[in-house]
Amino acid sequence: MIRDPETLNALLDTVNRFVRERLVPAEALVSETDEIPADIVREMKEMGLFGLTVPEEFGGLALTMEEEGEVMLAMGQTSPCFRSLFGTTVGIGSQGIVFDGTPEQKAKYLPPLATGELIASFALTEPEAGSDAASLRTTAIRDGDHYVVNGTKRFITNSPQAGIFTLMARTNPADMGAGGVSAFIVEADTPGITIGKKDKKMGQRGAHTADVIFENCRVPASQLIGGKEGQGFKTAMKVLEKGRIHIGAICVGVAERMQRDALNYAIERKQFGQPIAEFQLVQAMLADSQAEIYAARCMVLDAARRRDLGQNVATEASCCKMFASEMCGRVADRAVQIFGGAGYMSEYGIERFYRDVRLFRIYEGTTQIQQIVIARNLVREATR
Ligand code: COS
Repeated sequence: MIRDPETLNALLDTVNRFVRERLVPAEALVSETDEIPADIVREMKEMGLFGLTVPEEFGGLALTMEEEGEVMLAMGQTSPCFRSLFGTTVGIGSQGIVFDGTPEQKAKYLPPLATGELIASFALTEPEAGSDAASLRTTAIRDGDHYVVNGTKRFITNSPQAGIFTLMARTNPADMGAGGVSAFIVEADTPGITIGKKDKKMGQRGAHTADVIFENCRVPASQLIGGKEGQGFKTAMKVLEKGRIHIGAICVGVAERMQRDALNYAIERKQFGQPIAEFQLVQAMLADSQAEIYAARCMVLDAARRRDLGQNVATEASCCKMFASEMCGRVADRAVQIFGGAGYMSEYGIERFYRDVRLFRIYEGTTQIQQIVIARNLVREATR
């Protein structure tokens, strides 16, 4: 749902210009240094990018899902690491508070999240609990008016920069399933938290992940999201479900960028006396990519609109994440192929995108998990 086309278009114009003039020229530097320059981070904060999904009463832009999708399509036109910097704050790191937080939790944390003064990370994955998220082992045991947290969270995006973690931990060790899990807002400077060293990754340099280790970390009971134990897994699932549409939109944006780069290259590059764009085998690759990008774009915007209308989009959100991320991988592969030998060389940039987008098929729920969610929902619906 687009509330006011004029306001949204003004925001999209600003984002498009920022991407074109500030982010695209910085791509190679960020990849080399593994750091996003501080002035770019400051500009992102000033533009309100950290507050896209925070309700207006707390200083955010309160974008609808369709509006958020449009902004992510625009942000996708550059290296995905830039989106990642505010992605956990507008997405999986903050939405648990927006959906299920108490009025006090919202009032305390959402305003500084909206300005980017506070960065949020989502701490669910563990060394032994990835796709099987409900099997997590980190414990939060009640002790007076605190919970004592012990455990290790793995691959936590933005943990080196985070001011708060949305932490999923087991408050009831007698229940080893989803019902024993609770969600907390944990301030990163709480004694007992150590951030591991930055992971060395295949791509997305500039976006940082690391372990977060909790050792007898005493978290005030007031930090339990919604004030209710046993609800944490559901909070996590709701957050991830929305995130799947958001990631789908980013996949479409990045695929569009790679397709544009491949098309431009194919027009400029001559072989056998003519631009390779005039060869039908190259055209076939461009056409396949274009049709798939279009299909994924339609899916993402349709799922977003349905969600805005209040429909249950659990199946559609997983379809978006699965199709758009797989599509993005195929588009990346074809783009490298169209670049030929140059596609393998870092100075042309397309190999960096190829490595960057590999993550989309894995994080925030692998393709295989999306398949399981989709199929389970179908069977459940059909046998109800
Ligand atoms: N919205 C609200 N509630 C949901 C939900 C959703 N989208 N999906 C599941 N739930 C609820 C279920 O209704 C169930 O509650 P009840 O017991 O009250 O019915 C509870 O959560 C447990 O659900 P389920 O039984 O489906 O849990 P499973 O352990 O079988 O796991 C999958 C389900 C595999 C889908 C889940 O573990 C998952 O999404 N894994 C991937 C995790 C992931 O994306 N990790 C990425 C890293 S974090 S960025």
